[in-house]
Amino acid sequence: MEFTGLVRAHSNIALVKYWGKRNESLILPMNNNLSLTLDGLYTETQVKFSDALDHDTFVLNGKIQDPSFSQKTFDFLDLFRKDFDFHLRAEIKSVNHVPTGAGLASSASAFAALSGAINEAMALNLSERDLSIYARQGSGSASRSIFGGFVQWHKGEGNDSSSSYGEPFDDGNWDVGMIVLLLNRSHKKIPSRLGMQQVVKTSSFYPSWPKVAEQDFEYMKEAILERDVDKMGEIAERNALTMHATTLAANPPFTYFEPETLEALNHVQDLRKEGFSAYATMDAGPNVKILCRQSEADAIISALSPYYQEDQLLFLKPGPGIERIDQLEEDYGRFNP
Ligand code: 2P0
Repeated sequence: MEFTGLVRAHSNIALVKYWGKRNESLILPMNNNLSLTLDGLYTETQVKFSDALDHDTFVLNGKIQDPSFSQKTFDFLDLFRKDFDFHLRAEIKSVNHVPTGAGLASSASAFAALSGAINEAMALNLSERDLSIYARQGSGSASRSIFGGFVQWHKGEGNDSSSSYGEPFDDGNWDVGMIVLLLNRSHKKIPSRLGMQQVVKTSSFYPSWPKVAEQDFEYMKEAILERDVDKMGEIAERNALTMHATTLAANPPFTYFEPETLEALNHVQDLRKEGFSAYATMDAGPNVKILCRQSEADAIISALSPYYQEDQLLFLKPGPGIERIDQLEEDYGRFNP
């Protein structure tokens, strides 16, 4: 007996950040948040459930992963095995077309793809909303990667897991995109899960965060509907810097920024002085993503080219939600040589 599912999910970058959990085990966020799914960064995952397997295995980019790294993934399989009452072990094969662990949300595309692949393999016929609720329990931001374009993640009510899910807000099929500046591909020093916990528990700036984020969330939705990239960018940049400010006031204090991050922020300001709509956002890592207009992307990349190598500048358009695929693309050398 063997059941296989194969799904691709794209990465997403938040314009209004998810920062802090009100329930750690269910991964329920403190605030509503909103992201853009990107076309060029994705994870492909194949799940094979078989009664011939006596334990779970996880192969990422062609390499079998050790149990400590894989545990979160195996626990995620258990969620489905418990809810749908099956006991088959699985072989998971994933190819990550996202630089792993550099604040580019590879866990978002990873858990979204895995949810989709399990759903396919076991013919569970889950709705996208239900898939988003499952994906969320693997990694919060994965709730958004089920969908394409601009996606809102509703924080939901109290401890009700079923009320907290991603929902498409706008297809992003217009003159908007992102340039990812790959400044540093190394693994981050403080995983986002731990960083978030430390901030919620100890940062003297955290109490103001949920209020700021809710306001940004409402203004951001207005700006998207108006297709006003400058308004969106101003909100996104301020929201990201506010999130990062909370880390500086944590105890012990920390930052995800590296010197290259601040340099890039200066370049983004210069781009604006030159008249471009260019706005920065940063996640739990040193890389900078620039929200921009598709129509200005080439010119922005030219303006940045004296400072960066060609392969450090990736332009990405809004991408699709999860999709079934026929086979794994085994070209995993691009980001993870
Ligand atoms: C976001 N981040 O909204 C925020 C901004 C990082 C900074 O979602 O603990 O990997 O697995 O729920 O989803 C990254 O956090 O964290 C993230 P968990 P996740 O994109």
